[in-house]
Formats: sequence, structure tokens, C-alpha cells
Amino acid sequence: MGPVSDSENARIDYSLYLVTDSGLAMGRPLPDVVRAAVEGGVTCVQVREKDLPARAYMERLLAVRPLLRERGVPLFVNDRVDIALAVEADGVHLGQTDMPLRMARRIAAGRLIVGVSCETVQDAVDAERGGADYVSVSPVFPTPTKTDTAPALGIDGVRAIRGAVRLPVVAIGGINGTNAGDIIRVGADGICVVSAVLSAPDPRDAAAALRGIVERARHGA
Ligand code: TZP
Ligand code: MG
Repeated sequence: MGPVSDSENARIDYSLYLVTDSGLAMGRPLPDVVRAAVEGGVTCVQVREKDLPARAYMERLLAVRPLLRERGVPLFVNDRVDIALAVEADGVHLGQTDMPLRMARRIAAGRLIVGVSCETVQDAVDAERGGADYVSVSPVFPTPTKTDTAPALGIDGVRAIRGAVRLPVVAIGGINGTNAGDIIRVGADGICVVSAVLSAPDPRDAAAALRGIVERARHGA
């Protein structure tokens, strides 16, 4: 996709946003799982590899970039604005302890979509004022995948953040087929998942099932 304008950002489909963690891919190569997930209906991919040094992280990003680009699925980088620019990703995702949004925008505005993890309504309001392109509610439910999180915000937290900002809102943390519809029904634009797709016996089927739930919830079912 390359550099991102505001109008391109408006076209991003956040419906089913896969966040990776190679350690949860059940020993399968990450590109294989990502390809299957995209075939199943994943609309955004963030490669998030907390334990890798920069070079190995970049290699992992470059390993999935062609297959995503071919299919028009945006690639996001976790935490690292420099790496996102270097690999020509579409976006970067920042947590509350990562590079401040205003600094990230100073070097990446117009070149990267910038997403911000929000642990409170105030975080989301600040992110919108600061020029974020989307916000994530983090975590919506407690999850073994990431234990050093703020307290879970629940469905009510998603609703509150949805009501406080105009930006696209996604949610992450403990999302699976049993709760995904509720998140969309309170107004979120998408769901982010790690284990529900990455660790599934068949990531393609898991992604297809979640995407179906999102689409049905969006259309009132
Ligand atoms: N940020 C907040 S919760 C989380 C991240 C990266 C992990 C979500 O993983 P899962 O397996 O979808 O609960
Ligand atoms: Mg981070």
C-alpha cells in the first residue's frame, strides 16, 4: 500500500484485526498462518513480536508484507515507528508507554496510520485530539496472552470509548466467538484477536467464523 493519506485511512476496514505472536502459532510458520487467516477474512494484520531483536523483527515483517500487499490487507507494526517506516508498513500501533503520539506523528504523519491503545476514556479523547487514526480499547477482557495490562474495561468500556470519540474504535483482549458480536453491537468498528485465530487448529476457519460474527452483528443479527 505504501504511504497513507487521510482518505486512504478512511478506507481501512478494521473489522477483523489479527495481532500476531509467533509463540502462539502452535509451531507453524507465521506467514502460513497469516496467509490462512487472511484467506478466512482477516482485514488488518499487526505483527507484534515482543521478544525479537530489531533485525529479526524486520525479517518477520518482510516475510508477511508481500502476501498482505497482494491482498490489499494493511500491515501494522507494534511499538516501533522506525521499523514501520523502514519496512514500508501501512501503520504503527502505540501503547501508552511507547513513543508519544505527537512524536510519532512528527516523523510519520502522512506516511503511517497511527493507532493508539487506550486504557481509559481519557486516553481515547487524548489520542483523538493528538491526531491518532484509530484507537483500541485495551484490554476489553482479561487474557492469558497479555497479563501486564490495565484492568479490563469490559463491554461498557467499549461503549464509553465509542461514545467519546469519532475515530474508528477496535477492541482487544480475550475476544472470541462468544463475545465478538457484543463488541460490534456496542459500536466498535472491529475486533482484534491473537489466540482465537493464531492458536486455532484451522486459522482460516477461525477467521471466517469471526468475520461472519462481525458482519452479522453489524447488520443487526
Ligand atoms: N493487548 C491487550 S490484550 C492483548 C494485547 C496485545 C492480547 C490479546 O490476546 P488474545 O489472545 O486475543 O486475548
Ligand atoms: Mg506497545
